[in-house]
Amino acid sequence: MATSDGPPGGTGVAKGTQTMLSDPQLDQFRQLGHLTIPEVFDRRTVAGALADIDSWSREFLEQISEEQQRWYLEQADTTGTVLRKLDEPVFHRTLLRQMAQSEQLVGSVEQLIGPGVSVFFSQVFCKPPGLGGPKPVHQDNFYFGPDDLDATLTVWIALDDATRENGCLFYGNGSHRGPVYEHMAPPDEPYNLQIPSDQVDHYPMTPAPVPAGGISFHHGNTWHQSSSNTSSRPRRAIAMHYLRNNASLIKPALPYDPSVVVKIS
Ligand SMILES: O=C(O)CCC(=O)C(=O)O
Repeated sequence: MATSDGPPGGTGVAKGTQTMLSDPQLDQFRQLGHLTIPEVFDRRTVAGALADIDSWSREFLEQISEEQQRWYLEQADTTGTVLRKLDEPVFHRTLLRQMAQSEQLVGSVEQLIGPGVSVFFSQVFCKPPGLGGPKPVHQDNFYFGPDDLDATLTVWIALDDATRENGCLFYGNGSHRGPVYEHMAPPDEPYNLQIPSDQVDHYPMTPAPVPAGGISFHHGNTWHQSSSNTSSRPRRAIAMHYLRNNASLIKPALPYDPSVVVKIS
């Protein structure tokens, strides 16, 4: 994975937008297990993030190994825009780390999971037009295995308008109050852990469109999925996975590298 930084630049929070969460917003998160805030990062920050991801993608594709192609590409083709994802943007990229550290965002994260937090894992999802495949129903806490199920939070930042057509997230409302279910992975995709298909009807899945620059927060237990991108527009997003500092990942289903943890507060 390339580790060089992108262009310098500050982050900007959308002008006049209140990003610390109100009591009704906190109640909504407690009821549903997710919360969408439409205007958080301004256009300049989103454009800077996209430009940085673009140059990082090109560097990554130039040196991608055969083994990585299987997981990181939508198909085994290193040309064009078929990159599926990039890992650890908060660790590797200055601008994206600044977004994770923005005062208003961190304030909201601490309102949801408590004070003193780190980003222990982060991902860029590219979902290219026409090629971006679905992400099946899963719970992040099955992947992460924390000792406190309320100590993890995913901050999903839309870099394009995320709609039903280009593959926005869908959530199972209230599923964060249930247990962490057993997940299975297809034999040829050991990282693609998911709730078995005979159980996915347990919660109806509700779409959560997010405009570019907005955020969708979700609890680590909340069932979620995304569909294929059937549109002609990309659906790029960054998922930042926060953990309260006094909690630990005691039973992770995949290996999370402790050397890339970024302490935020
Ligand atoms: O962006 C997606 O399609 C999947 C995101 C996801 O599963 C997550 O952020 O936990």
